[in-house]
Amino acid sequence: MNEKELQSYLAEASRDVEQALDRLLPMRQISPEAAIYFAMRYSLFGGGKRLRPALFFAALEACGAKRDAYLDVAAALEMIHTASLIHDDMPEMDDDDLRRGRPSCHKVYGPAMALLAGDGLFIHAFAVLSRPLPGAAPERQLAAVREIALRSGLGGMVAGQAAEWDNMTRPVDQGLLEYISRGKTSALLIAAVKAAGLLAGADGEKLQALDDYGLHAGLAFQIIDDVLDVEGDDATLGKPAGSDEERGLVTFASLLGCDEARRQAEAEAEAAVAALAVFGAEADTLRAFPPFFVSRRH
Ligand code: GRG
Repeated sequence: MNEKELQSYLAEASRDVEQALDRLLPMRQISPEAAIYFAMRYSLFGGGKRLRPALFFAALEACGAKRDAYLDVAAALEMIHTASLIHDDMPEMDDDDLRRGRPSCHKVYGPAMALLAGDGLFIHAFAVLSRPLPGAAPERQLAAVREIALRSGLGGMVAGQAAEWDNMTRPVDQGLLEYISRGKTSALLIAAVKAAGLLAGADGEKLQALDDYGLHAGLAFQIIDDVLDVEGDDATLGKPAGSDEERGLVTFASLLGCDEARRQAEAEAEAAVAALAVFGAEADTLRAFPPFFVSRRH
């Protein structure tokens, strides 16, 4: 699959997941809590590449399952990702005013409503995930939900963010930086592809391959994120460029320099593709993502 084909795959995945999001989180304009619906939907429908749902669909394809029965799972992954972005942008964390090319949620709705919007999306994702999926064996669904919960919480995103926050004033080496990135970024990618494998009944070898794929693809993605923060501009990124340096954050770009960081991102992308050796041509869509993570401009 070439980059143009991947772009149309991403566009189709976005359409599918946005329809599901609209169905699962409709506007409730006439209610005392209407403000939280405005805030959640503002962030959910404010652009975004929809990479986690797309990776989930591609992993279903690799494991021989069709996406139609599992659209709600893709939507839940995007709710969790969006919740983490809302909280990440808040003044108490990264304090970023811009996200996906628009003012961050807290700039429009205020910090209290942004906090609640993140909470609401994160928790609603699990309400969606725990509803019986027609056609899915309950034990497979339970395993997938558990995978997503662990990877977005203490076995992944929350832990990575806490490790980053708590080590801000200490010397950070590459080992610690990788640990943080495995949590902050790889974990939700692993959750997306492994949840697909678990729902599709993939065997242990394939589940491990998906785990390795998500880990390396996530590192490639994060390294390039750091490079783009140095080399990119606000308009292309849709968020403030140079914010890592402004906050004095140690990143792959500041630790290694942009050229070496790019080389390491390429190596991680290759490792991600190599992890899929156990799959045949049915994983070709999944194989197209890591090179795109390295060549992307935003
Ligand atoms: C689960 C509510 C909740 C919180 C977890 C705040 C937090 C704790 C974690 C932050 C994790 C974080 C923001 C990691 C950065 C990952 C990353 C590189 C995000 C950018 O992803 P893209 O480029 O974004 O896919 P778009 O906008 O395209 O969706």
